[in-house]
Amino acid sequence: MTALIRNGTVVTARDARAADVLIENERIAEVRPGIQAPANAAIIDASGMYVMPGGIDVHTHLDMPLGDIRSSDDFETGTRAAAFGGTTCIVDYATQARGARMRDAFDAWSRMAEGKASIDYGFHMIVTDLAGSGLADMDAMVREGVTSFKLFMAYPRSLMVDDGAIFRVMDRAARNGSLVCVHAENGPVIDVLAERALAEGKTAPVYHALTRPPLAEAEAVHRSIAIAEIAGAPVYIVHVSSGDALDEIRRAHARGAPVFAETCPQYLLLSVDDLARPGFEGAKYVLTPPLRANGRQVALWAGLRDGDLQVVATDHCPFRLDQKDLGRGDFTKIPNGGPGIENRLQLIWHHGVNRGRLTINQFVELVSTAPARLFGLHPKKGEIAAGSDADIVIWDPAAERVIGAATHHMRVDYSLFEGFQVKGAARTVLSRGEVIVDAGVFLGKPGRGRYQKRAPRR
Ligand code: DUC
Ligand code: ZN
Ligand code: ZN
Repeated sequence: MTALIRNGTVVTARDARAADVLIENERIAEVRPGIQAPANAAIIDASGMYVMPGGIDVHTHLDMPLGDIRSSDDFETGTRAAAFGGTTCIVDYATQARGARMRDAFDAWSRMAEGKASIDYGFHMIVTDLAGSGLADMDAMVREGVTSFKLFMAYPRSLMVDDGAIFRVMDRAARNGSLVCVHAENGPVIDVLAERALAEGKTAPVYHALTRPPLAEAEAVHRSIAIAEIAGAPVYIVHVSSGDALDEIRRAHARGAPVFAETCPQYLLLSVDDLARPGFEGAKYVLTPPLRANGRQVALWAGLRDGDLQVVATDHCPFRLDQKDLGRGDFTKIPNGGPGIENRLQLIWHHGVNRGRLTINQFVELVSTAPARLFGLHPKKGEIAAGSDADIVIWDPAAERVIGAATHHMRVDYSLFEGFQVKGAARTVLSRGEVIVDAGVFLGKPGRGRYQKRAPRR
């Protein structure tokens, strides 16, 4: 298929210019003003629009098993919702079960995605168990294109690994060119605080935040960075939620440590006040790390502006309200996570670009190019240049939307951003040159998304 996107403003992480984009055989063939349309080309008019690399969401949990339940979007509904929002590639977290091989998790997650995903996807591997062949499994995963691993410093009863395991994984990553992602919260301390709260009859959703203080995050961020420095490995801190954690990252940058970090729209735009909503409504906002004090989000915006935070991802991990109900009367039993895969670009555009906090180039960098680079997808993804995959979002800066569960495409019966008004939205979305969303209509097919073998660091 040949297509020509005409009359738009092409925006990359570096520049913005009036140019046409010629697409041939799923890739971008040429970018320059005044391209003559080949005879067989479909013409897409982008007058008044920005033409940007499709969004890359490197933190999702689709169809994720959690005890007896699963996150409510699978790879079909989740990737379709992502496409509506202008995201054309995701990297989802597969989880090694304790006592099992990483290959088993890779196969299981591949089966979950195949036949369902309508945009391209890759996997990170959550390492829960190094007994047996864990370190060799890491090398095998890198050969499969799984070039990043996640370690939990929280959840001692299910996912947490100790500092020795963190060091060994980072040491291996330094050798095999992978990147270690860390969920940085001091799990053992949090568990004591949560037990104590429950014993005192403090069972409401807001205690999720009150038992996970910012210092529990900042301490773990500091510790993970120190361990990475000893191992000589880069580290990527997922879902940074607080200024305290960011301060640790900033200090690491000041001494030249290769530390990368992500935040998410919920930490930039919501607060513990949402978690404290009356009745059980706060359960919608139970995600981890928790939402922080109102007014403190400004620190994270500054981190994005200054480059101490490199990525905005979603941590999309939706649970329906009936699933959230499992934690009525005990906040520790509320499934952790919320929806967001569809709204990331709109929210960051509106509250970042429209409000003068980010340039359009920083926007592209944060939602697409930097995640592509860090996770071995660039320049195939995250770029508008000859040779790159034609994963493109044609963005209408004048489109006004009100975000809400009644109109979103995620399979979940609430929105974290209900009633938020935003200006700027994806009009047309192309995945490898194929129009998969146009003017609010989904044109993609489940199963057309392809697994992305990601490159290790060179
Ligand atoms: N961490 C995540 O990254 N996602 C969901 C819950 C959690 O603790
Ligand atoms: Zn996490
Ligand atoms: Zn997550």
